[in-house]
Amino acid sequence: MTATTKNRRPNDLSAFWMPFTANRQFKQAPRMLVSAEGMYYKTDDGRDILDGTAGLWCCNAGHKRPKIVEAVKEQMDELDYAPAFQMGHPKAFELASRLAQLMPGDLNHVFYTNSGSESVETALKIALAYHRVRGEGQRTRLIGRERGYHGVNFGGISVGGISGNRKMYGQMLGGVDHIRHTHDPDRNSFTRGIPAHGAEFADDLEKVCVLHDPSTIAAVIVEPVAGSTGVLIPPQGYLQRLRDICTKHGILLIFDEVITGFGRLGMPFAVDYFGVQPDLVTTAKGLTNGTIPMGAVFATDAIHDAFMTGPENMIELFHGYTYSGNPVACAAGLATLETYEEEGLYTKGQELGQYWEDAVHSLKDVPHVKDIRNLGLIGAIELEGIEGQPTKRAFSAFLKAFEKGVLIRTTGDIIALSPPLIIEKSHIDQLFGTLRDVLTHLD
Ligand code: PXG
Ligand code: PLP
Repeated sequence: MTATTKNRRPNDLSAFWMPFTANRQFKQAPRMLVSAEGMYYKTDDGRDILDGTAGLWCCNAGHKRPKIVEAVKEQMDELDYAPAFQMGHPKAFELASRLAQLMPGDLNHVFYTNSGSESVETALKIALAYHRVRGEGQRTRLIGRERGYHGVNFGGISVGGISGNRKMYGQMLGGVDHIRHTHDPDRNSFTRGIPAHGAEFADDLEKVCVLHDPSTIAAVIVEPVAGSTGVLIPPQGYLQRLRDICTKHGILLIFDEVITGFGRLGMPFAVDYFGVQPDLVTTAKGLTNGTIPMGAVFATDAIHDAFMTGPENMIELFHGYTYSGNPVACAAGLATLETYEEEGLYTKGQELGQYWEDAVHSLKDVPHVKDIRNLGLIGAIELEGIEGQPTKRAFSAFLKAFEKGVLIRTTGDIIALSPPLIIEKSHIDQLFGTLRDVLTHLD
């Protein structure tokens, strides 16, 4: 059957198999966004929706930012695409240098990808290859964490800790183990900022080292703040303890900063915020303000230089994507970094942090609220689930908030908030005013 004989309407909703979406439910009552500017989306029925989530944690500078729009248009006019392998173009080098300057420590080398998932695969592969080029090829194990989210590709779901993302997909990667997540509501509920208790969860890594022998372990990957599974904030001293154990045993530490990168915590990266230096950092999302798909993996001098041996005519790392360093993505990235810098967005989370924290925690007395967490410009409100119907209560809140002009994100029965960093106090008031109203009237 040809497309014409199928008599498709151009606005038929059936062809698009939507990602991480209840497709049938959505298509019965679609929620369509048709434009966006600053802090607001507009729907197809003409309503303004306050963006409480920066898209999916990616539009840190808000929407339709003139510099980024202009840079993308100009780049399309100048150089639309250049081969990524054995060829270069200036903006890819310029952006990499700027990124390396922004990232603290000696994480001075940038490998481009097109998404957070690809950044994770890239970092895991670099870790394995790094040990191999140094003659430690027996280090093949990768360690992740329960409730970790590292994208949806095979490496990422293997080290990831979300059963729903794993159970359908067979054996995944072999040789992967997990340490416990750090969420400990009994001791830490309603903590403002960093929880006091739980640094000892890092000692799970020592146990894993005893079980497998540390000489078999290539890398440990964690999100400094676990975003997708409901904003799990690392306890005081935890990340440093992980770092110390990795250093002691020659294991690489990978921070997955796909969400925490580019100002979300009130510093450019979680590396700055926690003052803990990993060996590899994965990023995406905020790198181009969500506009053009792009990710970047940062590697230390030591990792990069370990590959720069052998004959100079040989490819050092057999890895790369057709769109690694795509010119339009690079132009968007450069304009994004300029926008963040000019508007002081990397540190906006510090300036507004207290107001934000007070606003998030002001919901403590609202019905169904079980826990509240915050860090930088991230907030989470955990609800008591409806008996026998997990996720339903939070999803109802999502639908009601959308009706009332506010976009939130839910995971399980947790509401996760991560607004664009251009947010102002009046928007914070609108966001939490609406949420209070929604939660108060929820079943
Ligand atoms: N690592 C981390 C820490 C992430 O948060 C990825 C990797 C994968 O990135 P890509 O670009 O392949 O999606 C992510 C993505 C949510 C939500 O609502 C979070 C993500 C994506 C979509 C929704 O929490 N994180
Ligand atoms: N599949 C085929 C058949 C290809 O030729 C390529 C790239 O050349 C890929 C997959 C990978 O695509 P990408 O480089 O966009 O990840």
